[in-house]
Amino acid sequence: MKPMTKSPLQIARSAYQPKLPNSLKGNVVLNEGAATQSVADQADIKKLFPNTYGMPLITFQAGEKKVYPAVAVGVILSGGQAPGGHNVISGIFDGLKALNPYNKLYGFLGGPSGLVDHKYVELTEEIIAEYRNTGGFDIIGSGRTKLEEEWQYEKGAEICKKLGINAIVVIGGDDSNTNACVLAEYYSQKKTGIQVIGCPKTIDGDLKNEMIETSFGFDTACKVYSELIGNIQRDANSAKKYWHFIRLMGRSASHITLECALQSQPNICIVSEEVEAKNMTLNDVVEDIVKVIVNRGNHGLNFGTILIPEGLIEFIPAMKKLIAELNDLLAHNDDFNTLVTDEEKHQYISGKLTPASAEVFNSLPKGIAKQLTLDRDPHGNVQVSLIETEKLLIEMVAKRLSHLKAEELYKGKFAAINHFFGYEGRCAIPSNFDADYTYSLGYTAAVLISEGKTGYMSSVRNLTAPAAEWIAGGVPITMMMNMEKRHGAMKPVIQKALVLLDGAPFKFFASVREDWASENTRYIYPGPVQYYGPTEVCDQPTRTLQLEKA
Ligand code: FBP
Repeated sequence: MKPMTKSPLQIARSAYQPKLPNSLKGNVVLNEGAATQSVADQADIKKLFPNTYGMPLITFQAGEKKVYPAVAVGVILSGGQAPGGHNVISGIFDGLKALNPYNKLYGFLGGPSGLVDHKYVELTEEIIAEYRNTGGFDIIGSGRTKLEEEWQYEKGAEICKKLGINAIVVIGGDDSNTNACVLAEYYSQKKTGIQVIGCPKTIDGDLKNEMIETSFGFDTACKVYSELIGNIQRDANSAKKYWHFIRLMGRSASHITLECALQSQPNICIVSEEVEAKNMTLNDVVEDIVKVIVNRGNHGLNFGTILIPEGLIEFIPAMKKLIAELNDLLAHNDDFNTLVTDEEKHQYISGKLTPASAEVFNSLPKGIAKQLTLDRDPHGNVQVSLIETEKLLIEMVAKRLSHLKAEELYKGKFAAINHFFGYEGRCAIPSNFDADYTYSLGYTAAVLISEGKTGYMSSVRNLTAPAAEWIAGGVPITMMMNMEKRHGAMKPVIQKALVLLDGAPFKFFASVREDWASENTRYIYPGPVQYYGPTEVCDQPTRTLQLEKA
């Protein structure tokens, strides 16, 4: 047998033809709606974006054939990988070629820095063919360089001029699209003739609003994690001896954790936004978990699953305050680095914190407290994603249970296993939903560019309907902006969408969670993402979208 260069699924998927909305299947005409406003701080945003503020919403519909002049486009992948990125690029490519066969597409390499450092490749049919319907961002690579300074914009304009590029497509999350908006405004102001279009990407699902129903990648990533959670639940239900503490990616918002809970029905799912709203302490979170474990243990069920959002720590108000104090303290304190032992360091920090934060700091397991004083990003902030919250919770829960056992209030046995699911899902082969959605987003971007638009985000809506009925068009990025404090100064940014506690997905979860937590184990087993088969198995959008649109 010869070694394979591609798996059978890879080969089969390369032949998949993503579904497009009807409006994009033939000739497209634009409908322009009324002028728009930003979600908040209208006067400030209008002043900062005089050229791109207030533009109308755009929707497409089938229409007469039109001749477009040839254009060249540069595409950038920005930030964390998300399933479907390659299909956005295939969609742009096919859209451009359908509108004018002389159109060209370049890819900037390694993320936004490719634009600034003039690293690029021309994307041909041959290259694109290798990446259709695949996961990953490896076609051109991604990066987290921020495009926020004038010299970067100028370097970008320089390469665009050299290559004859008329438009840049930024495929990214809220921050990258904020930067795309600033770039669009800058290029308009300077009359460079370079258009900028954004595409909503992030597995975290926190780039969404009235016009952007979901970011791409969320669907596939959640399906992959939910499969794994389901498998663990089946194991737990078979062996009946472990509690599984599962932390899920999602830097800030808990959308991924909530969606995975809706798909798999674990015993416990923590939602950071609720923890913050209820002003809960870490001990409150532990106490809630302990109650469920005690009840199940006292019924002879010494197993279960607990989903924990990656961003939890930062949403616990007292921890947030402690982290802020630690950031300040360690940024301006060289004495700390001269200390040798962990104990000396712990005592030193504890003595410098406010009494409330010192109490929280001293209540943490020593290993976690140390972690909070060690890992810092280039801005001097604690890298909360590196904090193993699931291990912290296991340690605290075990301690509390041993006290209850001593008091004869807990009859069960507690053995726990920790997991972290993040990278396992970010580059998965896109689900049919993500493959279709991303291809449509890319195709839409090509139409917006050919129509001369700038400062728009590619938008495809009505996503719970069959793809043929999706509504494609563009949303002015300024419409999604408000003013927020960033690094001490007020900045225009796209509002991050956290889990809404009065939204349908959370409300549904809240109405059933007691039952899931009880001795009535209610696990469901989603199984792997299916690409071929009945539409109710292969083409379903997330439960979050279904509940939001019900
Ligand atoms: P984006 O917001 O750029 O899409 O990235 C999201 C994410 O996957 C988070 O869920 C996670 O916290 C973070 O990226 C991890 O970053 P890195 O890939 O740099 O480790």
